Amino acid sequence: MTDPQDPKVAPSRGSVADEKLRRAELAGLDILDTGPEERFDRIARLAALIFDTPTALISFIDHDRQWFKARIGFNLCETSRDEAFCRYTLAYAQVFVIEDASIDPRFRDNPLVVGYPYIRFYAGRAIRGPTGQPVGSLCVIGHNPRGFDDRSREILRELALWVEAELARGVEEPGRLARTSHEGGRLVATADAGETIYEHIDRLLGVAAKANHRLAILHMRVDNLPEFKLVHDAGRARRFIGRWLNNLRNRNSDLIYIDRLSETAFIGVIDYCGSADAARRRCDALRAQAVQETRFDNIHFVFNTTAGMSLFPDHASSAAELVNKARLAHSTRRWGDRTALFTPSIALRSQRHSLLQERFETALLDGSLYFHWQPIFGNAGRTLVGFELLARWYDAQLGAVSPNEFIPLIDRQERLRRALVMNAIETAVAQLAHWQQHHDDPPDVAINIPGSEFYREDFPDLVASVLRRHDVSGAHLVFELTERSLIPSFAATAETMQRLRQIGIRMAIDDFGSGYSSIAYLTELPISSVKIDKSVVQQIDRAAQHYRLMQSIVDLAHGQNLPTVAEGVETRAQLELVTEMHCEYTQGFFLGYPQPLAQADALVAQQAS
Ligand code: G
Ligand code: MN
Repeated sequence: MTDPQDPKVAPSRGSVADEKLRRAELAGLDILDTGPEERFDRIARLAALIFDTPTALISFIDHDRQWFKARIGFNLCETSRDEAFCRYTLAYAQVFVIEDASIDPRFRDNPLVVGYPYIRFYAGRAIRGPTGQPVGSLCVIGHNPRGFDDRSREILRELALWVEAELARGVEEPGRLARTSHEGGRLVATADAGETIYEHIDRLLGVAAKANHRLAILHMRVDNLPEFKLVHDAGRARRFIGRWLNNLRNRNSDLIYIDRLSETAFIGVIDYCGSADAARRRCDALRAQAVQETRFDNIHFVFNTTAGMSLFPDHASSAAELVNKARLAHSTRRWGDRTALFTPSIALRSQRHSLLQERFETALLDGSLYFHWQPIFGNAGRTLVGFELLARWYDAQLGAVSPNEFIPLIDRQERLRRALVMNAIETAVAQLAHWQQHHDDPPDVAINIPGSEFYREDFPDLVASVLRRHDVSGAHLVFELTERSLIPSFAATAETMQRLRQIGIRMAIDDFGSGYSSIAYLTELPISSVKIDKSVVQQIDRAAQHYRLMQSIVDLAHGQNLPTVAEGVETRAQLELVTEMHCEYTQGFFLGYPQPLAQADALVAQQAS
C-alpha cells in the first residue's frame, strides 16, 4: 500500500470493483441522509474536546459527495467528494494527518483551505463497515498548523473504532430523544425510546425557558398522505416518510424536533428569534421545502401540507396546550400556503363553537332553534307560490346566533346535521299536512339540504316515512342543494335525486352563481329549478355587465327548461329588472322577510280568499 502521508501521492478511488463493494457496504448501513443521532454527536464532541479543535466530523463518502452524520463546529451538511480530505483517509489504514494544509501541494488550493472553513490542520481515521470496507471517517480539523503525536493517534483510532461499533448496532429510531441540553446557541435533545412526543417537547420547553429561547410549535398535516398510502405498502410508506422527515431535519438546524403525531399530522419545533411574523415565515419556508419532491427507494412523491402554529412562551407553557393551540390555528385554515398563527381570538371563537355545538340539540328540543318562512312569489301576477324554510336560533344567554355562524358548524357534525335536516323536514311536512286540509292549492315548501345527506343510502326512505306518517305527498316539497355541497359525486347525487323524484319531491340548485357554478349541474342532474344567488341579483341595477350575467344565467336555465328564482331582491328596481328578464320567481326582503309561521299562514289564507 502506498503511504498517503507522502505528499506526492494522490489517493486512488480504488478499482471499480473495490468502489462497488464499498458503496454496497455503505448502502447496507442505510445511514446517508438520516438525522443527527446523539450517540454519534457525542463521539464527535468528545474528539473536539480531547484534541482541542473547533471542528470534529463523522463523514461518509458517497458516490460524489462527502456527507456528515455528525458535525461539531461545521456548517455544511455535505461537500463534494473531490474536496474531501477524507478520501485520503479512506485509502489509508492508519490515522492520516495534515499538519499544515496551506503548504501541502495536494490541499493548498482546496476550496476548504482557501475558503470557509479555512482548514489548516487535519487528522482523520477511516471508519469501516461490518465487512471491513472503508465507508467514512472520523476527523478533527483546526485553523492553525499543528502536530499530532502517537498518543493522539491512538485515541483517535479508539474513537473511530467506537463509531464503527455504533454503526454495527444499526440505525436508531429517528426523532425519539432522552436528555436535553443547550449548547453552542442551539437547543439539542437526545434519544430516549420510551418518551412520548409531549414529554419530549415539555423537556425542550424547559431547556428553552432556561436559555431564554423562543420556540414555534408547528402542527402540520400532509393532506395527500392518504393517496400515497393507497399506492405503497405500510413498511415502505413508513421508511419513505422517515426519510422525508430526516431530510427536513438535516436541512434545517433550527428545526430542533419533528415527529409524527397521527396518521397524517406532524409536530415540529422550531427554535426562532424575532417576531411572531418571523416565526410564521420560517414555518412557511420549512413547508416550502416539505413540498419539494422526495425521492427514495424508487418512489417520487410531493407532500402537500397545511399547517398552524403556536408560540412559546407567548401562547402557553406546556406541550399539550401549545400543540392544541397550533392545531386550533390549523383548523381555521383548510388550504393555502401560509401557516396559520394562533391568536387568542381563535381560542375564543373555538370555545364559542364548541358551546354552540354542545347546545344545539337542546335548542332543537326547547324551541330556541326554530324556523322562519320566507315567501316566494311568481313574477307574473305576483302570486304566492311557496316558502323557503330558514333556521333561526335565539339562545337565552348568547342571544341571536346567525345561521351563517351555526350552519357551517352543524354541517361538520353528522349527528347534528342530521338532526337539523330531519327537524326541518318534519316541520315542513307537518305544516303541509295542515295546509292540504284547509286549502285546495297549498304552497310549496323549500328546505335546504346539505349535500352530504345525498350520499346516505337511507335518506330517500327516511323522507318517505315522514311523508307517509303525515299522509302527505311529496308534490309540494322542494329540496334546495347548493352547488358547493354537490361537488364530490354527480352519479351518487343523481341517483338519490331520482329516488326522491319518484315520491314527487323536486330539487332546486341553490345559490347558483355564487361559487363554482357548473353548467353540468343544470344538464346532468334531475333538478326542477335554479335559484340565482343574491350576489348576482343584487348587482343587476348597478352595472350593465351584471345585468347581462344574470340574463345569461336565466337564459341558460331556460335552455334546459328550468324555471329560475331570483334570490335577495331588495328593491323595486331589481324586481322590475328580473321580471323583464323572464325570471319566473322572486324571493327577497322587498316582497317578504323570513317570518314566523303565524304570519306565513296568514299570507296563505289571504292568497286563498
Ligand atoms: O343560501 P340560501 O338562499 O338558502 O340563503 C337564504 C338566506 O338569505 C337566508 O338567511 C335569508 O335570511 C337571506 N335572505 C333572504 N332574502 C334576502 C334579501 O332580500 N336580502 C338579503 N341580504 N338576504 C336575504
Ligand atoms: Mn336556500
